[in-house]
Amino acid sequence: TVRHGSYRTAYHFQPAKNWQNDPNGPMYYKGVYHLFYQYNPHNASWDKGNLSWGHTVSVDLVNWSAIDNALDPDSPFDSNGCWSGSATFLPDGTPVFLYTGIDASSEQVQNVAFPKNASDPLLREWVKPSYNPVIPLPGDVLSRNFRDPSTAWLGREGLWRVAVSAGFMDGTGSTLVYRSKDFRSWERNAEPLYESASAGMVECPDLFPVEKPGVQNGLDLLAPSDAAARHVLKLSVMATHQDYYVVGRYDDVADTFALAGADNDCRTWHRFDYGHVYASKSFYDAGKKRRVLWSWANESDPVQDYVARGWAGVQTVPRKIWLDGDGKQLLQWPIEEIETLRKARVGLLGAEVNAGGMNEIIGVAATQADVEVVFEVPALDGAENLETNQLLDPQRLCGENGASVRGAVGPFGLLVLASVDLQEHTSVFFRVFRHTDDGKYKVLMCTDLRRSTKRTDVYKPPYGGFVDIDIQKERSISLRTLVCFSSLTHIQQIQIIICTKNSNDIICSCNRLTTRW
Ligand code: DQQ
Repeated sequence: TVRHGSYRTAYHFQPAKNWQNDPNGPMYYKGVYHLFYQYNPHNASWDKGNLSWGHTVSVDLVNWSAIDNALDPDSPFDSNGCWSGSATFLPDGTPVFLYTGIDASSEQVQNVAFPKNASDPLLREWVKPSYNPVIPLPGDVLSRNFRDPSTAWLGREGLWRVAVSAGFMDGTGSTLVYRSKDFRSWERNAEPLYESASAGMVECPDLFPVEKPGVQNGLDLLAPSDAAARHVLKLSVMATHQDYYVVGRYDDVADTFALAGADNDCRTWHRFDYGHVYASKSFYDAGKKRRVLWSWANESDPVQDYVARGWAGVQTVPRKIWLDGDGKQLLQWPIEEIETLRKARVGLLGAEVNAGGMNEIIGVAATQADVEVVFEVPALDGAENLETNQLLDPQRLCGENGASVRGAVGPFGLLVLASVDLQEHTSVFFRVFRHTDDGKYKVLMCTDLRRSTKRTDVYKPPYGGFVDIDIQKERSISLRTLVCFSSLTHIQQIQIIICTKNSNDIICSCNRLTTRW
């Protein structure tokens, strides 16, 4: 493959120019990774959503080559846009797409498309049968709220199932299940997979099985589920522009999903990311027997800025995901292939940082850096008190206690992409508290974007969460940070993906920010 050559792509997939948003139909086929994505071939904005499916291929999920669009809005059943969807492998190994078309009367419908030549590993051409749509708009669903078919899966009796997002007149958001024997005529199950009046319209459903707690291998959706099987349901909530997931049990006869005690409002579920990252989609990588997650990170500068710049949107670094030992949440880590991008190594060994002190890591001249740091925390004496109500709002805690606010144990962390005078920088840091209720230590992790730029017209909040580390026992915290930036007319686009990894937990947070250099 040809390395996609400019600064811009660095760790992330980006097309050569123009607008991209959701990842669509990712798959591994005949030794090639395919990523399709919501793409506007005409300019760098979403416009009226008259989108195509862009297409790119790779053998390592790191270096990408462009292929012609897989789908363009050129048929009566998608003439106003080919929106998000997924790929499924039929029993003979042929991939098929289910995707949303915005039809000639601007209604949302579900369509299928097949490869023109399934023996082509690059799957260059796709054919949309004229019998589309295969799932027309149901009478009780709003015409603007019926979309994003998931990867389909086979039930024990041989019927296909697919999950589709639907929004009703009263504001209720639903994830419907359709069944089919031939991938062509689909019938709706009376019971939805998920429904909530409070969360409102949810998009881009992803349902997949996970291995036993702590096992890193992924599972394909088609594996028959036994009583002990656990599944993950991920939904993207339009109102918050955030993704949420829960580990529960999918009943493959009733086609319902039991939440295993979680609140029905999906906005209370777990998150993959703390940052503006959305519309994630996972796929099973049969090559490496793992489940890989893609997500879209959007711009936050004004639309006229990115139209002038000529591009908008990146895909986050692909991450492997698997079930944590506690069986309740997912762990994630950037795919190992990312490490092949490591070149010159610079280091700072055994540096001591005293209160208020800073050490510069000299020699990071590249446009991207993969930073690994281990912080040893010799003493926890005097850690500040944390009340129970403060535990509930870590983001606020990060906002009130920025990197320059001294604490007893912390803040300690990294300043990344700092200007020489430090007027602009992004801080990634930890702070240790002692919970007044039970005397246990709690580790707060923050990514503070507030000083990332002097610009006022971009989105730059402090993000935060508590990390599940027994700091009293471990006395150290390791942090991996992928810093990636590109320069174009004095604008820096920066993607930071930060993961901490201890014996108990891995937490990642992706943040997208815009700054001036
Ligand atoms: N983006 C697509 C929709 C989806 C939304 C349109 C989520 O299919 O619901 O570009 O970002």
